[in-house]
Amino acid sequence: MTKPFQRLLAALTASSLAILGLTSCGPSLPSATPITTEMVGLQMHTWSFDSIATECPTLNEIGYDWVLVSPPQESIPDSAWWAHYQPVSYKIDSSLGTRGQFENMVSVCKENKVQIMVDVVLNHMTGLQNGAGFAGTEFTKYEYPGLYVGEDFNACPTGVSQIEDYSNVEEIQQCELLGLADLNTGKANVRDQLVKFLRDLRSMGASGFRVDAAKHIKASELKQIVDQLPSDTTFISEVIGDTPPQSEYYAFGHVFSFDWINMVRNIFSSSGLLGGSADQNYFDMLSPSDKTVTLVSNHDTERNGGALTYRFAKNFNLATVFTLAAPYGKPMLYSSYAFSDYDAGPIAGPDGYQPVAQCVSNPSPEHGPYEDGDWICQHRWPAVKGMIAFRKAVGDSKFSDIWQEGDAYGFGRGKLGFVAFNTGDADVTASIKTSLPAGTYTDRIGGGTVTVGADGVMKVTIASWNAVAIDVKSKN
Ligand code: ARE
Ligand code: CA
Repeated sequence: MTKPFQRLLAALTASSLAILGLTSCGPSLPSATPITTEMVGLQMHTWSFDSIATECPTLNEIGYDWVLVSPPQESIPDSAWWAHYQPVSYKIDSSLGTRGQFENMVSVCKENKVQIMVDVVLNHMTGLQNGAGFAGTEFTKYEYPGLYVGEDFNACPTGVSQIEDYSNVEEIQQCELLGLADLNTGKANVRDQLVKFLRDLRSMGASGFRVDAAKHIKASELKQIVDQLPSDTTFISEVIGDTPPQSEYYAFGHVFSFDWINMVRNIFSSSGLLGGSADQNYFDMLSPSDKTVTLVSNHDTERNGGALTYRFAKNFNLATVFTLAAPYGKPMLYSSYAFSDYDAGPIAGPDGYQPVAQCVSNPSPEHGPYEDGDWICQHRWPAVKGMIAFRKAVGDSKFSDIWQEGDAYGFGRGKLGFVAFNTGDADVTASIKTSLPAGTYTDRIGGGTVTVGADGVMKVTIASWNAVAIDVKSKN
């Protein structure tokens, strides 16, 4: 064959594949928008698919760009929330809803400009010796019909039954996390099943994934899975600590910042700790901003004492305000239900499916006391709504005009916004130099009026454990 003829043939083959909508990996998938620092995400822990669909118009109004859904696949039938982290098959059917409800959620949210990210459990299957899943699939710990047999699981090389030594990467990646059957992602047939599952979710319109227990999967093996998904797919890996190094996972996406969870817990737990820590020098020591998803809490830290929670509502509220105000990372907020028992999941109906979630009336940090199972709806708290608008107004402008007075601390976002916090017990009245244009502004937090003079100075009173925020789009 002559060279030009070969080229022509190659071009024809490529274009006919494109016409058929086929690539080497199978049918083409709907496009997705990769996340940016100006976008705001929301983890809706164990919200059912119908509940999220119902909330999506409100999420759009507030300005949320993406939602993280709890693991949607068939799992062990248990009323504990953590049952969702023990997959039995990749059928979309669990107490969160059916495949039809999942598809409906994606399309309703898409109409409302909210993308769906899915929490996916790729590292393991269940910890039970045998049983039947929520949708009736029968399994044993190392056999899942049509998916995996015994040799598809890792045999722990260090001879322990589950991970004990969290400084040994081999043990972390090839032994059982909490006694959960550990998939051997070094095997192509195992990766093929996982790719099929992810592509299925993408084909239904999901935009990306939280990779549960990512540090327990070799980054090089995870990359081979990621490479089989379109490049516009978002990946956020759960990699806690430094072993293995988080940076190994940057190659194909983001990591959650557990450093951020710790930092905001520390600086918003007691008075006057903001100054000095909350600035660019500190941020420069953290993981790269465009690779990092910042958060105040997730479903684990909400339960293990590692983070501020709805129980410390004022602190949680200010930590969320700070996360949205800071020129760092891609924020993911958190919304959950009240509980007193670590294991308790949301209450399901008699058919096993959860009814549609109803937020408590007028969700705010002042609401309470809560009853177990109440949907707290932190995502609707007034300051959170205001600060999402602030974040979009200030874009990627840098830190400026850092100000501190006693237990109060504030910073500007160049000429576009200013935020000030008071973590002291007394109200603070101050004149603060900003780079904002003169005029009157509406405070994004409390709704009051704030005046900035011709010299850029704003005069404000910041109540104890509260904040004030203004930006060019809140200018009257
Ligand atoms: C349940 C029972 C267990 C039982 C197991 C198997 O609670 O007693 O042994 O089932 O039968 C969630 C729950 C678990 C639950 C599991 C499965 O939290 O309680 O186990 O679902 O149903 C490490 C991992 C990290 C992981 C945390 C929990 O690195 O990936 O542990 N987080 C994710 C999810 C969890 C989920 C799983 C993984 C499993 O977010 O919700 O578990 O899918 C140091 C280490 C970290 C370690 C951390 C633990 O910081 O560096 O690596 O995190 O401590 O706090
Ligand atoms: Ca593993």
